[in-house]
Amino acid sequence: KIISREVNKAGLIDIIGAAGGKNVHGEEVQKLDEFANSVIIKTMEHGGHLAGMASEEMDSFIKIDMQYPKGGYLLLFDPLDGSSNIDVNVSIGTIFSILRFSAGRELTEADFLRPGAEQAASGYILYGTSTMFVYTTGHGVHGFTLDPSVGEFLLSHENITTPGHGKIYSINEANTKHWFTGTSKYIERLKSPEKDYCARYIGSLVSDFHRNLLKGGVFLYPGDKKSKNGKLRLLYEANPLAFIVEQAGGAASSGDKRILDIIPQELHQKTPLIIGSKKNVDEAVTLWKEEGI
Ligand code: AHM
Ligand code: MG
Repeated sequence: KIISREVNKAGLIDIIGAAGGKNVHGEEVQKLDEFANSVIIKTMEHGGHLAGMASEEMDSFIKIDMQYPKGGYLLLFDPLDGSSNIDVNVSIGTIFSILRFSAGRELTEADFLRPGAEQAASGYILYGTSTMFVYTTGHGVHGFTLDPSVGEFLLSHENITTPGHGKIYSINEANTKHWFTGTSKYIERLKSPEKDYCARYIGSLVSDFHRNLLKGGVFLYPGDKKSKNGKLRLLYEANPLAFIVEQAGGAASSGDKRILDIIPQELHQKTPLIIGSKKNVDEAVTLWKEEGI
């Protein structure tokens, strides 16, 4: 709710003070993604549920401070995804993943490097035309919409399921020049005259994902000749959304593997991502495997 409030007045930043500068009260104004990062840490560190946290915004994980009670979970998050859209009033989001941790022993980085299939819960908050909270604990996907008049998230989308096949594809086509043959052939196929696809790309993963989840389709951030593992992070972006999409009846793959089966090697590891309606993902992966990435 605090992040949502700040995102909603992001356009006022020039009035109250530019990021990195001072506001009218002479206080330092933080960039919104740094602000979101510290809000999440500050609100989650003292609740007694967590043993540690890892964020896309921080180099290494943090342990819950000695002064607070510790719990049996780890929180991994991308505090504000879609950062290039922050300044231009386009939907952005927060993505999170929760792992179990056996309390009573020293926390190490290896405890965060668990395959996505072991997530206890995951979800995202979308700061869109309204603010929505979507999560799963492995028993379906549920969505809540923030009613600003009462300050509560109200259950608005119970048991979200994604269509088995959709007509939307989402990919950054400016990267065509870097694509491997499998990606190029797949996108060409979608554009052939007998097909009836529609391209939609916001550039905020949460927003692109959420639209495709509800309407059906596929989002791709593949590996390419320039960047063989693509751009998106396994632990903070791909795993949580893969858990959600599978719970909604969809699929998520790196091209080679089911996303949730990947064993992470490092905290900030990147992965190619093909995610969305099951038939669309299967078709892309089949071509990908035939043609090579
Ligand atoms: P970020 O976490 O720094 O915001 O980067 C991730 C974002 C995703 O939200 C989005 O899908 C992708 O970057 C867009 O990348 P590109 O501009 O290369 O298409
Ligand atoms: Mg991100």
